[in-house]
Amino acid sequence: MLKYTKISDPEVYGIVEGELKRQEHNIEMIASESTASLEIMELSGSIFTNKTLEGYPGARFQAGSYEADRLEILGIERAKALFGAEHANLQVYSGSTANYGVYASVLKPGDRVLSMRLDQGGHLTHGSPANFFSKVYEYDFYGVNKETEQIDYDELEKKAKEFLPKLIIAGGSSYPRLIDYERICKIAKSVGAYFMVDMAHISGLVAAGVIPSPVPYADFVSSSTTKTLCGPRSGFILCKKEYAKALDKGVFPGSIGSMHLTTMAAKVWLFKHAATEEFKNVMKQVLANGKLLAKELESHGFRIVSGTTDNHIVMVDLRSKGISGKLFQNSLDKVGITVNKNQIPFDPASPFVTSGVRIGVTSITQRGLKENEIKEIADIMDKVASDPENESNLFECKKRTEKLISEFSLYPTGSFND
Ligand code: DSN
Repeated sequence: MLKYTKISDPEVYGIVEGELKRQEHNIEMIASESTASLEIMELSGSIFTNKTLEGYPGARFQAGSYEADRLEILGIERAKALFGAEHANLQVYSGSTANYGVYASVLKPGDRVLSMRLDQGGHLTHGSPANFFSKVYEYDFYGVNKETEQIDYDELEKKAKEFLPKLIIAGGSSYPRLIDYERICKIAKSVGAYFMVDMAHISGLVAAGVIPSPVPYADFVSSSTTKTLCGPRSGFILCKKEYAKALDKGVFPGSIGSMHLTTMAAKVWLFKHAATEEFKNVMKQVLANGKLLAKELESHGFRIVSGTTDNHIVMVDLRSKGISGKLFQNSLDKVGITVNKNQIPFDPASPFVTSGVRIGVTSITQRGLKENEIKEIADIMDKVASDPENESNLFECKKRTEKLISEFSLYPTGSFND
């Protein structure tokens, strides 16, 4: 691994080696994470890092684009085929810049946008006051029903009729249930709004066809590639043909500069891989593992937000255990299980403390963990929650996580031996 850096900068090498060990020895359950394939690692560090390129195939601002043109055209065709989309733009750097690209293509400063509240499942880039774009566009928010903890479509419709947004956004980073895209599409059309779905978290499940796709209903679909899609740190946008020109202009020069051809190459590989049976089987198992984890945690007395999950995210309300999300996250970290504290709907606690945690099952599923291991993880989580500050309890739990994860390699043995 990193054979040149090892010699020229042992300090950086040591940090990267430490991170490899951390990932190998921990049970990684951050819902926005996955394990990139060795091909994605290779392509993300490929020769394309030397190439600066702006514009689109056939209309570039720099010469020497012949191979890059072939790459981008191949990637666009693969993305369109994988998701059944009419147009794809692969130049954005991440899910966040994918959202900015859509805004730049159809919104003018001061335009209204209706999106899901961040603390009930949305995303920072959907108009949070902490995000720069909240000063550019006027946002209003819909949320979930207090009883069902699922999207309150009646409230969404009412708000859309009163607020008359130019864009309605669905999707986010901590919503564990399916979304009725058809209904939101109808609401958007009835008020003359564009409909955008941010499918960053669920794009792998959509690609595999194991949950419904927003593509037939949304004018724009944005995504990152690192979550269930299990790709490089990047993003992409899909849209209807009629918006293709506006979208491409909104991305470049509208919101980004030169593209990152290294991660572009990795995405092109990914869009082929995500069409395979192998990928589909992993995604099927993600759904099974998520449902089982929710059920097991519930049987240990945890409250599961909305009662279950339809995707890779399990949202857990810790109030029945009398602990905060912050404490549980930190105690789990000490035993080698990595999750993140997260606000739950109508959370009385601040985002820095929270009453809940968000747990994701993508990485562990890729690694091969199934029913027995999910049961063991739920049991360890319960033990940690029962006495989260007792060092000897945490020590016993750590031994169990180390034993469990040591049986499942992160990468095939010898992958990083040069
Ligand atoms: N929004 C963050 C998350 O879901 O973890 C990063 O994409």
